[in-house]
Amino acid sequence: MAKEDCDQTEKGSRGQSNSVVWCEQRQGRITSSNLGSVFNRKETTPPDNLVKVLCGYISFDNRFVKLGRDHEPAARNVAVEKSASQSTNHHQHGADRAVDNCVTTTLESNCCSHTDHKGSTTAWWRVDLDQLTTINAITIYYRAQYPHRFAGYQLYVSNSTSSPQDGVLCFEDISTTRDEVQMVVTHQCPYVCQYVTVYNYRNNQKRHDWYDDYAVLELCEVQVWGCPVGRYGDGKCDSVCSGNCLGGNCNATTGDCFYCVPQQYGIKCEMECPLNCLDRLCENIDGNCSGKERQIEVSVALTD
Ligand SMILES: [Ca+2]
Repeated sequence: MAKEDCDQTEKGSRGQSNSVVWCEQRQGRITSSNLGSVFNRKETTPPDNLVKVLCGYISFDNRFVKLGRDHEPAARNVAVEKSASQSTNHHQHGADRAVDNCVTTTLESNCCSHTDHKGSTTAWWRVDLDQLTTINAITIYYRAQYPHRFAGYQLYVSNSTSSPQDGVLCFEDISTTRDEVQMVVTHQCPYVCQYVTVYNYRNNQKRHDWYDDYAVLELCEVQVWGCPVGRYGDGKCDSVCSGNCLGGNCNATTGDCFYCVPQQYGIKCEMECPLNCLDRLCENIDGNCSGKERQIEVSVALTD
């Protein structure tokens, strides 16, 4: 990490669990609290989950995501009329047409964006959500009857725009036939980000004969379901996440915490960890002690 990045991270992560940068930067790093988890792990507890956490391979396909998925229509489309850009413009079909709230999928409707359709080996389209946003899912309406162009696309979410393939890859199309390509599709993408990018490319040797020769994007609408960080609720994002959620952030639809601040557990981290847990640390979901218990000391205290 360059000194400049170090300084930026240090400043951005002040406030620890109240800072989104802090939450992002500790992913995949062995921080002091991670070290504590390693030392305090019971010999009888399988290490799989701990290793996943340490390596940053945390699965988001948990009950919180399922709840979000079930309540998806209640989230807000935060992409509408936000600033959008794309690699090239085909005539008047600019990037903004994919966030104009019109979901008609014919080019004649003037509701679709369109990059140049000849000569490009890569194409991208991006929306800037203006601020860090907690996303549940992303819905794409592609131009009808053009699966040979849509096929092979990638969907990214990111906090920077230095390259179209920045950030986290949420989805990549690997359809093997034209009919397999889903032209109106929703992808679960439970991350915090500011930018959403759709990217496509064509190699000299196409992956499939039926692919278009060139990289083209014709996005009729891209809907991003979520809320600004720290907010949730019912299509309006007018509720504030619980202060007991780690980083003050929660599921944009349900308000359930992704993780709890230390010493709390439960869906909204509303419960306190049991007194007999070492340092009063426990698992977010069930409240079981994360480290060793100190049963005896507590019994004595209670007897007294
Ligand atoms: Ca549109």
